[in-house]
Amino acid sequence: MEYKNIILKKEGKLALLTINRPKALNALNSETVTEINGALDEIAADDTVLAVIVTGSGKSFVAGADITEMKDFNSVEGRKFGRLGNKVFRKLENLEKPVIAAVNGFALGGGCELSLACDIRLASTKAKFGQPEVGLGITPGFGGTQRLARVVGLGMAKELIYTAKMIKADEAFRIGLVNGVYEPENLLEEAKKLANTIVANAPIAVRMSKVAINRGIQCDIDTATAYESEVFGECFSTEDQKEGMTAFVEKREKNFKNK
Ligand code: DAK
Repeated sequence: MEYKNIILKKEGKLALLTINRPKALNALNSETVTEINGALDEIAADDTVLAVIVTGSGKSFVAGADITEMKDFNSVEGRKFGRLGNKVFRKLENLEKPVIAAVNGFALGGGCELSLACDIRLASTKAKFGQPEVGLGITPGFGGTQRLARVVGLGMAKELIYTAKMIKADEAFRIGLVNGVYEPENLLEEAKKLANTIVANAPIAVRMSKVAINRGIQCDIDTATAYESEVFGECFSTEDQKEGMTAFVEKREKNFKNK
């Protein structure tokens, strides 16, 4: 598919999704969110893609939802935009492939929320995170009131959201919002290295781990561990489980087939 505001590229087993509206610091207007939706459908349908990296063009990851577009919304339009955003971010979160956000610059509001819908966040030393919404008279609307607290804990999430302050990459690392901080020129390579480490493992087991973690976090521990037992059992119906364990016993390299 052709896109105007994003670039979708395949590199081996990885898909690289770049938000590409650098003149507006990659702010998310409805058109861009709709394009991300289309890209996620493409990625989901492509069995040769085993992991995804999301990043931004230029000096920004995503500087939030597009304020220029939003400023004159009435409540009906606001709700429509909110529903679209939440649908797409939820699709990203539930994508049955691991997703790494390579946060190259500003990740504000909807941009911070986009990174939170990814599984893992890596940042460049130039990255800045924040939820500035209350300073604009709105609440975070693309999952920020929910996912940020799940990643950094209630107290830290409340401080970030109530103050609307921006934090730098080192602080984001200290509070556990990002898993690593790298020089800007190394960020994408580091994200690819991490993605390639993940895709060297059995894809179905990685996928099921993601589903179990994401479902389990919403459940009580008994329901969650029961679900874990289900997916654990399910792994034994895969060729890759036989391959992984046989290769270990035979002391040879594994050759996973995503089957
Ligand atoms: N929207 C639209 N344009 C933006 C933008 C944004 N969020 N952020 C930056 N730009 C544009 C600027 O207007 C400027 O455009 P021109 O003037 O050149 O035409 C261009 O990008 C470059 O920006 P600056 O000149 O401001 O660049 P600086 O380096 O000086 O400053 C900055 C960078 C990131 C500190 C600054 O641009 C900034 O504060 N930007 C706004 C950040 C922000 O507040 N983001 C949060 C937006 S609120 C909802 C669900 C979710 C949301 C809303 C509703 N529903 C449920 C309905 C989410 C809301 C948000 O994300």
